[in-house]
Amino acid sequence: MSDQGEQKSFQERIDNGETIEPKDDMPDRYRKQLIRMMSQHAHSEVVGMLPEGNWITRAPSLRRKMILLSKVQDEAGHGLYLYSATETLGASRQEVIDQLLEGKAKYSSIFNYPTLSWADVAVIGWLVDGAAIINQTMLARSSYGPYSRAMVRICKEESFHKKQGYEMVAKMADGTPEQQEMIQDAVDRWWWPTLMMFGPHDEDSPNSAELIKWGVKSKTNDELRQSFVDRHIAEAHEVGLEIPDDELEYNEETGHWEFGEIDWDEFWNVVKGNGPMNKERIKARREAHENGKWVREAAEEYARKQKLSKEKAS
Ligand code: FAQ
Repeated sequence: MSDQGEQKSFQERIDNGETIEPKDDMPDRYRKQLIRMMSQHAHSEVVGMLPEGNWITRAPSLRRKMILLSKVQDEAGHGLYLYSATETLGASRQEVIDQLLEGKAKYSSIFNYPTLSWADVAVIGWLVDGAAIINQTMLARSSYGPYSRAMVRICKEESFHKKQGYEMVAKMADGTPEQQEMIQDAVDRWWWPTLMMFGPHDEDSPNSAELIKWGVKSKTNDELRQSFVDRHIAEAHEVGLEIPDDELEYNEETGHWEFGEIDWDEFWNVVKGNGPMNKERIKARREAHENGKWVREAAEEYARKQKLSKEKAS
C-alpha cells in the first residue's frame, strides 16, 4: 500500500473502529509492527512456561500440581494461537521461531528471572498474569482481527491463572511465619520486574505512538502500568503484604498511587540478553526444539502423504 489515498482510507477504517482482517490491504509498516509485536508475544508465552514449569515436579500437593500443569499448558496454547495469528500476516512459524532460537527476537523481560521457591509460582500467577491481563484486555480491542480474537480467549484463561495465584498468595500470607516470609520474599523479588513488563516510559517508547494511531494499542505503557499498580497495591494490602517501594504514596486528588522509579539500566540489560536467566531460557528452548524435531518431521510427512492421496483421488 504505497498510495497516499489508500493509506488515508486505511486510517479512516481504523478511526471508524473497523477490524482489519488478513486479506485486507494494509500498510507494510502496520504489518511489520504487528509481526514484531505478536511474534514477541508468542515467544513470551512459550518462554514463560519455563519459570513455573521448573516447579511442576515439586508442587506441594496433587491439587496444586494439577492447577500448575494446566496453567503451563495454557501458556503453550497461547503461544500456538499467537504463532498462528502471526502466520496470517505472512510470517512463517519457522521463520519467527528461528529468530527466537538464534537469540535475535525479543520476548518479555520478566521470564529472565529465576523461580527460587514455590512462593514464586504464587506470585507469578498473581502479579505476572495480573500484568498480562491488564495489557491484554486492551489488546483484545486491537484493530487486527486475529490478534484481538486470540486475546479474548487468552484473557479468560489468564483470569483463572491470576485467581489461582492470588488464592495461593492469600493462603501463604495467612500461613505459618515461614510461609509468610517466603511469600513476602517472592513479592520483593518480582514486584519491580513486573512493573518493567509494561515497557519503557511513554517518552522513551518508539513504537507506542504509531501503535496507538493504528488502534493496536489504545493505552500507553505508563497508563497500563498505573492501572496495574493501583489494582495490585489494594490486593497486597488486602492480604497484609508489603510492596517493596519506599516512595509509594496515595494521591487523594488523582485517586492513583504514586510510586518509585524503575531501574531502567536493569531493564535494558535484561532486554539485551544479560539478565539472570536469559542464556538458560534460550538453551532450554533450543533443546526443546531439537527434541521435537521428530514430531515436526512426522507431521510434515503425514501432510505430504495426505496431499498425495488427495491428488490421486481427484
Ligand atoms: N521485555 O516502543 P516500546 C505473559 C522492547 S505475556 C522485553 O514501548 P511496544 C503471559 C520492545 O519490544 C507477556 N522487551 O514497544 C504469561 C521494543 O523493542 P523492538 C508479554 C521489551 O511494542 C504469564 C522496545 O523495548 N506480553 O506474561 C519490553 O510499543 C505468566 C521499545 O518498547 C506481550 O508481549 C519487555 N518488558 O510496547 C505467560 C503483550 N518492553 O521490538 C507465562 C504484547 C518493551 O522495537 C506466565 N506486547 N520492550 O526492538 C505489548 O503489549 C508491547 O509490545 C509491549 C512493548 C508493552 C511489551
